[in-house]
Amino acid sequence: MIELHYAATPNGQKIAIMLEETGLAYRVTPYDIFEGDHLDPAFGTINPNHKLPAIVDHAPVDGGAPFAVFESGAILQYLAEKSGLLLDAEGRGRSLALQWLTWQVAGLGPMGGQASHFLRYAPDGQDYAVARYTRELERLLRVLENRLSEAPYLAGDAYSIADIAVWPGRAASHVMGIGFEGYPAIADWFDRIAARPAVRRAMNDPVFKAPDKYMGRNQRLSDDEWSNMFGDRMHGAVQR
Ligand SMILES: N[C@@H](CCC(=O)N[C@@H](CS)C(=O)NCC(=O)O)C(=O)O
Repeated sequence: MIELHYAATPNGQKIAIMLEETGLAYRVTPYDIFEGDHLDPAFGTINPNHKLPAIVDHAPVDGGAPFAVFESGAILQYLAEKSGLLLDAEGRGRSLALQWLTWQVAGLGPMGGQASHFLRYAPDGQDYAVARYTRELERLLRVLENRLSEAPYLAGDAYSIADIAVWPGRAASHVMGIGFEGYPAIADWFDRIAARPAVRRAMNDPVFKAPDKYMGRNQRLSDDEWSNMFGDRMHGAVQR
């Protein structure tokens, strides 16, 4: 049994899709990051970085004690290796999948996250930051479009954990006002993945749906919400 510690954001949805794709048994512990659920000291023993998602594998393959994994890219790789699915065991296909997975978790995700922050949460008047991050996001989408113009999936011919890492960002792009009219290969790939039964199951399950408050533009957070996600409470959670 895998326990998924989950907030309804693209990073969490990656793992929801992966669990449905692999058929591994799981249960979900939902977190509301606006309310600061992720700052609970007990969660720090599962993810010392206090961010979602994280998993606990209660039946690890080594037969030992329950094993916690944090960072969405590491979780995808762990679940692929546990199930033997969606990541080649060796060779070029494996390397390509890990290259594109790393591109997402180290590039597209953080840059998209900063664009999202300045467009959605920061006080007005951050024009330089908005331009810097939205422009870099558009550059990364061009890289994605170029790759999907030459191969049906990011690692080549086969759907893999790299596709699962990138795909849930679609909703966030819409919130930021980025459409896919100029990106036909991305649009086609989005639709092909959206039609997969496992993806449909995950995205249609109410437990995985993003609430409206995670999807707004120009949000005005309360002082408590700001503290939980960006301020003193978030920083306090990692002080010893
Ligand atoms: N690099 C991490 C990013 C995790 C992350 O930033 N999670 C967000 C939700 S998408 C979170 O927990 N935010 C709560 C906060 O920052 O207060 C991953 O890929 O898992």
